[in-house]
Amino acid sequence: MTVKERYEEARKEYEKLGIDVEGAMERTASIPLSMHCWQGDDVVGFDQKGPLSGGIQTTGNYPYRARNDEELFRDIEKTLSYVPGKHHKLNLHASYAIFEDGEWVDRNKIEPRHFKKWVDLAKKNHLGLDFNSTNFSHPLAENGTLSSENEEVRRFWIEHNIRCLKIAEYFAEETGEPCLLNIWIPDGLKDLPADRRAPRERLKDSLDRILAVPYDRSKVYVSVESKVFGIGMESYTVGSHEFYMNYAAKNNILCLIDTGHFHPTEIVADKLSSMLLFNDKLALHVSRPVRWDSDHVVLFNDDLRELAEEIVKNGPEHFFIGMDYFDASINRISAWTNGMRNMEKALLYAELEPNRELAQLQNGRNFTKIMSLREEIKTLPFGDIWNYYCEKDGVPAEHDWFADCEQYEEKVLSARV
Ligand code: RNT
Ligand code: ZN
Repeated sequence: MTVKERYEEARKEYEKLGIDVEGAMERTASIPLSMHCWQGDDVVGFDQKGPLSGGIQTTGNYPYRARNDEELFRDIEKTLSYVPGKHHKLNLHASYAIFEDGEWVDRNKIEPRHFKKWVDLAKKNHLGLDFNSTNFSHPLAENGTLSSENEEVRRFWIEHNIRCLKIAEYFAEETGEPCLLNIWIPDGLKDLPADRRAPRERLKDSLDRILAVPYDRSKVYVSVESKVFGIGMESYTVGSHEFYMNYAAKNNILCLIDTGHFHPTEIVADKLSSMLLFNDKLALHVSRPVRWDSDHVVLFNDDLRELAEEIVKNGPEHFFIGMDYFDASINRISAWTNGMRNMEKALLYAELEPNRELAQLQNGRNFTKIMSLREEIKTLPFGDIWNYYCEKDGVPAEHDWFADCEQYEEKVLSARV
C-alpha cells in the first residue's frame, strides 16, 4: 500500500470518532515553530571563544559541530528539509552576530547589520525570525548581569538588551512578521542568599530601563524567561517565576515558560491556561528535563503531548513556540530534527483528538467515558496520518529522513575535521 492509501484507511478510523482529519492537518501546518539556531553548534555562537557559562551545559563530544556561519546555515537548511509545516521561524541568539572583515564589537555595541546574513537566510527559506539577548558566556556575566551590584556591569547588560530590541525590530521589519525578543539571565547564587530582595530590585530597575526605550509593540514582543535553578546557582535565582509573572503582567509584556525550568514534579502543561487568562500571548521554550534542566532532545512523550494538547485547546495563535534543547552527544542534525518533528507530531496528535467531545463529557461528569475514549485514541493508526502529512509537504517520512541524515554525515559533516 502507498502512504496515501494507508492514510485513506487511517482517516476512516478517525472519522468514526467524528474527527476531521484534513482540518486537523491544515491547522497543524499553520502553527509556526521557532527553531533554535543553537543546537547546531552546542550554544557556542560566533562572538567569543570562551566556554558556555551561566549555569547551562552541553554534554557530549560528537564530532562535526558547525564552526562558522556557513556550516551552521547549511545544517539549518538540511534540518528544515526534514520538518513538515508550512511556515516556521528561526530563533537566534545575540551571540550569533556575524562579523566580517576582521571586525568585532562587544555585545553592548551590536547592530542590525551584524545579522544581515541571518535575514537573508530567513528570506531565502521563507522563515520568520525570533531573537534572544545573550546574557551569558561572557567575561562580564560571571557575577550577575541585569541584577549585578556593579553598576557598570549592569549598564553593559542594559545596553546589550536595548541593542537587541533594535535588532528584533529590524527582524520584524525585514521579514514582515512579529519578532519575539526573549530575555533570560543566569543571575543567581550557589548558596543561601543573605539578601534575596536587592538583586530583584536591580533586575526590576534594569528591565524598566530597557523597556523605557520606545519600540513598536505591534512588531516586537518582549518576553522574560524564569528559571528555578542553574548549575552553580542552586540556592537562588533572581529571575524566578513569581518575579517574571508579576513583572510581565504589570508591564504588558510576555512570560516565557521553559518546560525545563520548574521542579520536576510540576506539570508545566497545566500552567498554560492560567497564564492565558491574564495575557493574550504566552511564549514557550520546549525542552526536556531529565532530573534537572538538562535540555535533552524533545521526544514524542506524554509531557509533550500534554503540552501540545493545551496549545491546541487554548488556541495556537496565542503562543510563540520556540524550541530549546541541545545535545552534543549525537549527530546534531538528527537531534535537531527529532525535536522539531516531535513537536509538530505532538501538535498534529492533539489536533486529531476529539477535544470538544472530551470537554462535553467533562461537563457531564462522565469520567468513565473520558478514560475509555482517551485510551481508544492511543491505538489509532496515527503513524499513517503522520507519514502522509510529511509526504504532502514533500518531507521524508519517518524512516527516510534518517537515512538521508546518515548520508549527510558521511558526505558533508565528516569533512569537518
Ligand atoms: C537556559 C535557558 C535559555 C537557554 C538559551 C540558550 O536555562 O533555557 O533559554 O537555554 O537561551
Ligand atoms: Zn530556555
